[in-house]
Amino acid sequence: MIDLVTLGESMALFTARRTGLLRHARDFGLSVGGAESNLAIGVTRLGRRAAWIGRVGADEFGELLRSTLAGEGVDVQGMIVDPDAPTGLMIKNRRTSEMVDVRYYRSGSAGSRLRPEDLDVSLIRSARVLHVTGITLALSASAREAVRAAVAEARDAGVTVSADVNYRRALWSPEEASAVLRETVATTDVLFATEAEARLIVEGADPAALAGALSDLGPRHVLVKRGPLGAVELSDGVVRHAEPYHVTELDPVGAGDAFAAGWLAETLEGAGPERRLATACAAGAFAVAADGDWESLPRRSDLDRLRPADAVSR
Ligand code: KDG
Repeated sequence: MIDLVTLGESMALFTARRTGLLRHARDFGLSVGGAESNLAIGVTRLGRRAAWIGRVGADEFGELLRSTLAGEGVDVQGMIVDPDAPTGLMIKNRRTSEMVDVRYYRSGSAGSRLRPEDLDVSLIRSARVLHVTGITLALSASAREAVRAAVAEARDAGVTVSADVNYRRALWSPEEASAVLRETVATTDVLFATEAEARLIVEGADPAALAGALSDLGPRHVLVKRGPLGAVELSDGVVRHAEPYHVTELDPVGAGDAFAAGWLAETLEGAGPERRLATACAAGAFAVAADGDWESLPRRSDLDRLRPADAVSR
């Protein structure tokens, strides 16, 4: 039984080993990245069954994606090999030790050709949670339709729908995103957004007000992620503030996926609101504390090893 199904694009990820201009990088590490597959790995590491649906090219990078996700225990039955387009690429480098840059080579990629016919409908309908992101909504018209179709199936079957705004300015303008995201939020039970992403959709003076305005559009649970400041959750009319954990940030990419994975895994476990929020923050902290979009995602045994940030500064 699969607990959570997600769909989107995952890419081969080249990371420059040397800090500075990319043209001088010389050596690269090779891994994979993709918000939805990061989340599926995060949920799996925390003990729940997750499946990823998406297209990859008939190439070595597609094989890398399959073996990496399967190796992490993610169900890849819904992975489709597209003979006519390559797996997308993502390049990451440090411009300075504190500044991480990301570039995509994904236009026309296999992943962006995802379409509604690709969906394993019975897999979606039998899961407990469907998780989608704004990235897939922005990839192409057919990928957007695939997200809409998946959400419609999930809602029809009573499956909880979770969405992460995950705004990527390289993929669409704030204006286009705003209209599409507003419509998505209205069909979502759980919503994850940073403050800036929330402001693409609603207005609000602070995170609690933003969460309130988002929840007025439909979601029962709204999570506003605040990075090193923690998070605010509005669930069933109750606002909760989560304190951050103390870590040294090395690579912020993937922190939001980790946060959502932590929250959803605990919800699937039946944990209470304090625990699910604490695990979300802990997973985000582990993600930023090491290089890689998902490699540092925690196992259950890691969760109690972090100290709250205020305990360190006291
Ligand atoms: O959230 C992390 C993602 O940004 C990364 O893994 C790649 O999916 C990705 C994207 O589109 O940025």
